Amino acid sequence: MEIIDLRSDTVTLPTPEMRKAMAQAELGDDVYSEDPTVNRLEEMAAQMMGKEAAILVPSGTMANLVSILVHCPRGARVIMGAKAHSNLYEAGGASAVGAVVISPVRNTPEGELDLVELAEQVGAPLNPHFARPALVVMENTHNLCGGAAVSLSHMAEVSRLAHEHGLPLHLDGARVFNAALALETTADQIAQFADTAAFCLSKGLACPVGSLICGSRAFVGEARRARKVLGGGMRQAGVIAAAGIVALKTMIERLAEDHENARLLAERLGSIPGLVVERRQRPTNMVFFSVAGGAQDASRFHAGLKARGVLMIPRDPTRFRAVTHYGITSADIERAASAAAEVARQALSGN
Ligand code: TLP
Repeated sequence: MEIIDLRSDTVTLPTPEMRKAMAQAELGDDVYSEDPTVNRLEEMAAQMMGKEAAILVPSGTMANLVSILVHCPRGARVIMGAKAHSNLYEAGGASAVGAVVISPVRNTPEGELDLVELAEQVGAPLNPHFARPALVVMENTHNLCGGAAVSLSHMAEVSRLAHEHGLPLHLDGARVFNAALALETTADQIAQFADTAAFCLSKGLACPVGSLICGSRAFVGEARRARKVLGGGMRQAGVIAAAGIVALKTMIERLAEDHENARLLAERLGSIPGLVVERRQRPTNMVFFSVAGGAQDASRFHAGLKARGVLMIPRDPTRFRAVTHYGITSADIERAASAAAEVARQALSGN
């Protein structure tokens, strides 16, 4: 049985062109900044994000952690959305390694930060009782908020509030090119509001590994030290970077296909009794939906889908996420939706 894996866009495999580029990459020792392929990728990334410099790190998690380490002294406070990936899905690294305190701010369903709460957080009086704020973090697209692209006007507002209080803004732009597509703009237009911006090669862009942090030359210099501290200094990393260069040249426009497939999936799932699909103003490559009934129904639904070769991820007991990506066709979407309809008929009580 052919598996339709909609758990994440992280499951994508490299394209044939990437594999060829990886095999033929010109290499050197990147800890000495002597890998020409890494250097080329970093230059491309910086240019695309409108920043002075960039640094390649192994993962999005490390990109965010390195950024937090460089922006924040120990004991500082980082302000971010309660549903931010860095708050919930990065194994507490910011606190465990960076010794920072996270102040969560309410996220709206569209992935925005509640501006009243944010203003309170950034404007809190400096008082020896409180950890000193050092950074604001935003996410775009916002994963747990349904993959929503966050508007430029909201980003501008968050940036203004942060900067007004002397705080830098870091953008977790793991899927920034999806955001750019949904907002009909370019990644640098999104990143312009942030002092530092990270994005991933290993999601919709289909590379096997790698994320880039982009910022000022001074920031990236410090990030090289923080990356080394975390054991992320890689040697002949051009093998990875070569795939990244192919991705930045060939895989960005293709994301439109993923958005269209996600739209189709949302439409199909939305017509199935017992499933409630979440709608976003600016959707991208994710579909979140809930299964009516309780956790048991949801777990039967999940198992039934799996038995039919369709993989999705539960985000809480009754809420699921499906992500479209390279390798998933509209025919796969139709098949997944038919399987979901069949399973919903059988597995959900009351249908
Ligand atoms: N997200 C993964 C899981 O960790 C949930 C996924 O399948 O979506 N920022 C954002 C917004 C992310 O969605 C992710 C990965 C990361 C950072 C971390 O990237 P990696 O997995 O490369 O460490």
